[in-house]
Amino acid sequence: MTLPKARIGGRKSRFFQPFSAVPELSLYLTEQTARIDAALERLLPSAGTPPATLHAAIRHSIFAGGKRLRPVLLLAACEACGGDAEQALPAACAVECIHTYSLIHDDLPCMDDDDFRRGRPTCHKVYGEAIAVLAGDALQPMAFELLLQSPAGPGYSAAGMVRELAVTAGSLHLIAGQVRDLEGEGKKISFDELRLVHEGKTAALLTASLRLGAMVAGATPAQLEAVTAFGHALGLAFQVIDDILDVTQTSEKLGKTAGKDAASEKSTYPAILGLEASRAEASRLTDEARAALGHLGPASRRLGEIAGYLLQREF
Ligand code: GRG
Repeated sequence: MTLPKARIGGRKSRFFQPFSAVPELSLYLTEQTARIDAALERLLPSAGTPPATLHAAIRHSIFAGGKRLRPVLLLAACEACGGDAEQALPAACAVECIHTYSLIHDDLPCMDDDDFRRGRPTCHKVYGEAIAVLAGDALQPMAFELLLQSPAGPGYSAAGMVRELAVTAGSLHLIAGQVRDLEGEGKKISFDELRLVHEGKTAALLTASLRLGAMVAGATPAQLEAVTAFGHALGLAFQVIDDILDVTQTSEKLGKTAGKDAASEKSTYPAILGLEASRAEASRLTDEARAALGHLGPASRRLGEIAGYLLQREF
């Protein structure tokens, strides 16, 4: 894949292609991603911090132009539950660190073996495999260090928040999803098995991000339950859309190699259901996510708008 030079060198988070349906949402998302980028810039070790290669590799991947979806959701959930998003910023950076580590490791030759991610060469392509493994390793404890800089709201504890992220990133969720995905390559897996892959790889971290935002806000049990249901449905919708985009979009647009799922004989929603039924499923899951917000009231408007936006995204 040859990517345009501007994209390869680009550092700006690119979540937010203009979204004419809700221009005010575009502005909100642009502001939130800039806020998260600034917090990451402030909270992560500088590129020159020894060992400089390691920190440069971490920054190469963190500032490669990801959409910042998980931290944006964390901040929006905090606000939806009546909290102060400023206090949730370190937690938002923490979930982005876990997400970025998972991408760095997923791109390694022993896993998905990808040369491009977020529109630039993958970490191991620039820094070599050993440093890429170590950059991913370092991002994990860094995430917990950052998480501890966000206060737990009334009714919650720092230990509970650490547990939330640890369980999500561990062998029962994120890594379970990756193992199921690897073991499913070249095989026909059932719809239910595919859902388990998506719950682990995608929905778990999206849901934990929302729950951590709610915890900083000191959410009521009903509010926590609402963001959890929203996250689960949104996470599945996001992955169905991701699978569709892998088939319908170019590598240039996606910033990663398109058509990878079919090439590695992965079971995906389009492969199992076809494109049209996959679009319908993404739409159904988005409706389910929005319905879960009913319990949160008007403060959750942004979360609902983001769900609608994701359904229409092109990368
Ligand atoms: C523990 C190695 C390891 C992997 C865990 C997260 C994961 C499983 C693998 C990464 C690859 C992948 C396709 C995961 C599914 C979730 C997903 C669609 C990730 C991409 O998220 P975006 O689109 O990425 O939010 P950006 O780059 O915009 O942040």
